[in-house]
Amino acid sequence: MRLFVALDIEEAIQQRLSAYVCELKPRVSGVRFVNNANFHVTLKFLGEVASPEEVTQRLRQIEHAPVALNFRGAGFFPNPRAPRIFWAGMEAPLLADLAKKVDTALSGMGFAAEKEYHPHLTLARSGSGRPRPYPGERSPEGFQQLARLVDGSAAPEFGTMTAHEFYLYESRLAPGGAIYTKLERFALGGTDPIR
Ligand code: 2AM
Repeated sequence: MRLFVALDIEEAIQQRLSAYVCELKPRVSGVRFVNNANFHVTLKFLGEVASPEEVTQRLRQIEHAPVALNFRGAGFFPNPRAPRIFWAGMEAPLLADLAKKVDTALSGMGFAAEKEYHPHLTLARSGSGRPRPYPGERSPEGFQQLARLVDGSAAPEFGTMTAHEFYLYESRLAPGGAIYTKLERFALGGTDPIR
């Protein structure tokens, strides 16, 4: 099965993100926006996994404090001149640390180690949807329009939350967009989030 590790978003933030997307949607064409129900913050993408049990067992060993997140700003990967992924940004100093622990817990299982963690929440994708383009894959006109709109407006504020858990998700590819299912929950310990 195709797996990834991610944080879930609180309802209030999900609603603000979806209101922001709803304002942009009618003003651009040909952009594949992510279904609201699919909003998440990826910690690590695993791809096809033969032994999900071992992944679960290893992720259970992780000890980490709850993670405070302040969702603000929006931008593009790889950059606003050749945009392919449209994302909402976040300030979350502890998130890279948690992503590193996930990476370390799963090391030796054959997953590519993350070179650098860029925390983001994907709002829209173009083309293959892969973080890196296929050779020759171009940024579509709709995405260029979107980049002009976003660059010309104030950074949006989506609110703050504290993540007390993270999840192992399954992603099933479907014609109408990927279907994500939570397989396992992992608690983030301690009483107070470290900011
Ligand atoms: P994203 O976080 O930038 O949206 C499930 O597919 C999640 O894993 C997506 O949220 C996606 O990126 C992330 N991901 C990272 N690398 C990926 C890859 N090579 N293929 C598909 N998804 C990937």
